[in-house]
Amino acid sequence: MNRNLLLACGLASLAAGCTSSAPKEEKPEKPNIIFIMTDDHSFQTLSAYDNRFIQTPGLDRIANEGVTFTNSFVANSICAPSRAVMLTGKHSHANGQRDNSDTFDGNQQTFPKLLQQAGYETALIGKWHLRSQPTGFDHWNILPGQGSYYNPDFIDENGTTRYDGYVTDVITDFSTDWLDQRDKDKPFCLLVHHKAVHRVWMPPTKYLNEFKDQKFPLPANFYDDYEGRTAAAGQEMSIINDMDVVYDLKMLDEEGDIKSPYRSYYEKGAYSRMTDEQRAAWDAVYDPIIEDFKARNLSGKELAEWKYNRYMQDYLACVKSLDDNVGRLLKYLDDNGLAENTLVVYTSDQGFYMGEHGWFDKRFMYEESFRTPLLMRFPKGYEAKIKVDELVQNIDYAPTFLDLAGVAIPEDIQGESLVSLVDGGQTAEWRDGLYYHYYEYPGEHAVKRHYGIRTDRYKLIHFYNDIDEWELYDLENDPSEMNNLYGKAEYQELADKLKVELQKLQEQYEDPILTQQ
Ligand code: SGN
Ligand code: CA
Repeated sequence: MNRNLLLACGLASLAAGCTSSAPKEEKPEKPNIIFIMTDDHSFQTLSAYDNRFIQTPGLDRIANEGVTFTNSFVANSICAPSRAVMLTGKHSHANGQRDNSDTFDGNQQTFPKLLQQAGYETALIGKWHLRSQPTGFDHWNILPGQGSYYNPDFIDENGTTRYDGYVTDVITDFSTDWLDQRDKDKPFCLLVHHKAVHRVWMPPTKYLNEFKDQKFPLPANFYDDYEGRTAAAGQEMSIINDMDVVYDLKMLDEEGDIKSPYRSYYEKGAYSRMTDEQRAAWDAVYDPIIEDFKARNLSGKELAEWKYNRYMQDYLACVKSLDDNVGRLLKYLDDNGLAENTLVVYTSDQGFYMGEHGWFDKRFMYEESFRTPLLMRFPKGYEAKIKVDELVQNIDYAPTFLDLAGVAIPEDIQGESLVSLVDGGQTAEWRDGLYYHYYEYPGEHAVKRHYGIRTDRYKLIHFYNDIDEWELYDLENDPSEMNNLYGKAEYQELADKLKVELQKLQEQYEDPILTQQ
C-alpha cells in the first residue's frame, strides 16, 4: 500500500508506532456529498500539490483535513467528455460523449440518478456544457455553454436569467442558498461546478492588482522544439503562436492599434458584459498595462515571456477567487453543522499547461493535462489526513459516491470505488495501468486523436486518425516527456509489453477502437 501514513499519524501515535486504534467514530450511513469541480485548474497552481506560484489555503484545507490523491488522472482531457465520465463512471466510448460537440444522452444511468433513487436530494449549480438538459437533479441552475465571468446568465427550468456579480461568487452564493432551503430530512448531493479558471481568465476586479507585477519562472521546456513528437509539433495551443494579446491577454486599446482577428470576441463578448462600475475598475488596472505594452513594442522572446507572465497573472487571480469561494463553502459547512457528515470533493475537469512545452490548454495525454487535482475530505469515521499514491481516474468518482452512500455499484460502471484506498486498506488488487482516449480532432487547438496507457513509470501513446505515430516515455527519467523512446532498439521489448497491456485495457473497457486497429 502506498499511503503516506506519516500524515495520518499524529506525533503521539508515531511514538507508539502508529498502531494506536482509537475507536473510530461511527460513519454516517448516507453522508452528504459536495462535489466541487472547476474548469481547467492545474495542479501546478494548487499549493497542496505545488506551491511555486500561489498559496491556496481554502483548497489546502480539504487536503489538510482529508485525502490528497497524488496520482489522479482523467480519461479524456476535455470538458464535456470529462463531465460525462464523472456522471457515469464510464470511459467516453461507453457514455457516448467523445468530444465537446457531442450531446450527452441524459437517459443513461448516472450517479445523481442512482443517489436520487436512494433518497438523496440532488442539485447541480454552475457549468454543465453537455448540451442536453440535466437529468437526475431535483434542482439545477446552469451556465449556458462556457458561461461568462461577469454578470453571468444562468438557465433553469424557467429559462435564462442574468445575475449581477462575478461568476465564482455567484455560483457559491447559489450553492449556499440551495443548502439553506433544501429538504433537511434528506441527505443531499450538491454539484458545485465552476466556470473558473477557463479561458479567457478574467479575474474579479478586486484581484486585478494581486499578481500584476509578478514575474514567474519560465518552465524549462517553454521553448520546446517538439523533436521526435509530430503531434506535439502540430498543435495550436502555443503561447507564442496561438495566445492572442487582445482576446486572451485583454490588450484592448481604444485606438485599435493592437490588431487581432479576435478583438470583437473579447470586446463584444466578455468585456461588454461588465457594468460601468466594473469596467471602470477594470480599465483603471488594464489601461496602464496596455499603454506600457504599446510603448515597449515587444517581439521575439521578450514578447513570448511578456505573454507568459500576463497569462499567469490573470490565471492566478482567477484561482485566488476560486480558493476564497471554496473556503467560504467549507465555512458554511462548519457554521451549519454539516462538516462531519459530508464528503467534500475537489477536482478539475482536467489539468492545464502553465507554459510547459510552451503551451496553454489541455487535451494531450502528457502529464500536465492528463493529471487533475483530486482532494477529498471524508465524513467522520473514515481514516483521514492521508496521501493516496495509487493511480486513480475520474471514472472512479461515481462508484466512490455510490459506495459511500451504501448504494450497490452497477456492474457496467467501469471505475472503482476509492473508499478502499482510504479506509480499510484493501488495496492489493488495485489497477496498475490507466487508459486514456482523446477524440476531438479535427478541432480547436489541433490536437490529434490518441489513446494510451500509463503505468506508475511508463507511458505509451498512439496518435492515430490522419497520422500513425507512437510515443513512449520513461516518466522517472524524463518527467517532462521530452524524449520519445519509441523506436529505439533498447526500448522495443518495453514498448511491446506496454502494447499488450494497452490492448488488455481496451478489451476490459470494450473500446471499439480495438477492432479498428
Ligand atoms: C473554448 C476555448 C478553447 C478550449 C475549449 C474547450 N476557446 O472553445 O481554448 O480548449 O473551449 O475547453 S475560447 O476562445 O472559447 O476560449 S473546455 O474546458 O470547455 O473543454
Ligand atoms: Ca476544461
